[in-house]
Amino acid sequence: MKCGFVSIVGRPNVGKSTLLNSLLETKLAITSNVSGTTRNIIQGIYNDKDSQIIFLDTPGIHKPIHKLENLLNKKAYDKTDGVDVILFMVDIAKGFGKGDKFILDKIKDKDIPIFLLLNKVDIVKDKEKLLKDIDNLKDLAPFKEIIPLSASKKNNLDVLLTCIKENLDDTERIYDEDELTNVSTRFIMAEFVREKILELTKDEIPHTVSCYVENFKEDKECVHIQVLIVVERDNIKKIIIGKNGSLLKEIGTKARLDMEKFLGKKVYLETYVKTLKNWRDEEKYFLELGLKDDE
Ligand SMILES: Nc1nc2c(ncn2[C@@H]2O[C@H](COP(=O)(O)OP(=O)(O)OP(=O)(O)O)[C@@H](O)[C@H]2O)c(=O)[nH]1
Ligand SMILES: [Mg+2]
Repeated sequence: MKCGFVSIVGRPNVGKSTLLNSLLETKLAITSNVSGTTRNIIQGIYNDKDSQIIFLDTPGIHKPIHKLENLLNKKAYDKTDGVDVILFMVDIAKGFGKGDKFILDKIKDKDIPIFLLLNKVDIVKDKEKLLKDIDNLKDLAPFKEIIPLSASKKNNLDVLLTCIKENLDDTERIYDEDELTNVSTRFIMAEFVREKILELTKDEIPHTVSCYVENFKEDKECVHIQVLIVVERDNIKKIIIGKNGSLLKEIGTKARLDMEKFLGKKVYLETYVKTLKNWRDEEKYFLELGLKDDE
């Protein structure tokens, strides 16, 4: 049985969480077209008849301008140690940029096989340029593999899995076959709400929103979930609530559908918004967010 740990790293928005979800065929990590969606390390366990691969989705790495971002970067870098393979993902539709180079320089001398994943090939029109890009990129580091793929369209994921397995040891399964992740169901439920906020408010609000499940009660037929949305300023609270509560209602409806799909049960969801000024600078919130390392 081929078993091991595989880290997915790269700049924000390149498609790391989308890849995790596609590989696991479950929506485990939230995704959005805004940078900095993922804030925690999310472990997803892939099982098939001859392998168990533990994928680690990480926050996108970029030049930090805030304490929060520094912590996110650190989390991502830490997860490039002690793994069997590093998947270094770039958005090849955008092209390989300075930010990608910055990350590559930090990981390339580790004694771990690095796969360069060229994501979003489904929207690359100029296939000849793609071949040229591959030719230019192959000398940047001793990549074990260079794999063009589409995480959202699930193109070439079988090739990726085969190449990963070639780099794993033969061992017993590390986790039970029915285990899916390290994060709690409560965390995933809160993330579904945060995803809808990112999706529905677009660039209107920055990433100063956090969601917590305050109540989670399950009975035979249904699940009652209460989610608290914490924001920094009253004007953000207003945006999220929307006219006569319309946006908050839409956020709730969409999040509920994801929750029901994940839990396989009817969900009664209640959401409410609270303003807490400067919460990002407060230690306790970092702790609550799980952004601080547990030394
Ligand atoms: N066209 C296309 N879009 C993709 C593909 N993979 C991901 N996306 C889109 O790219 C955006 C970012 O995807 P995410 O998976 O959230 O990216 P991420 O790397 O996890 O981002 P952070 O968590 O911010 O670091 C989303 O809008 C996805 O739908 C792909 O293969 N093709
Ligand atoms: Mg992500």
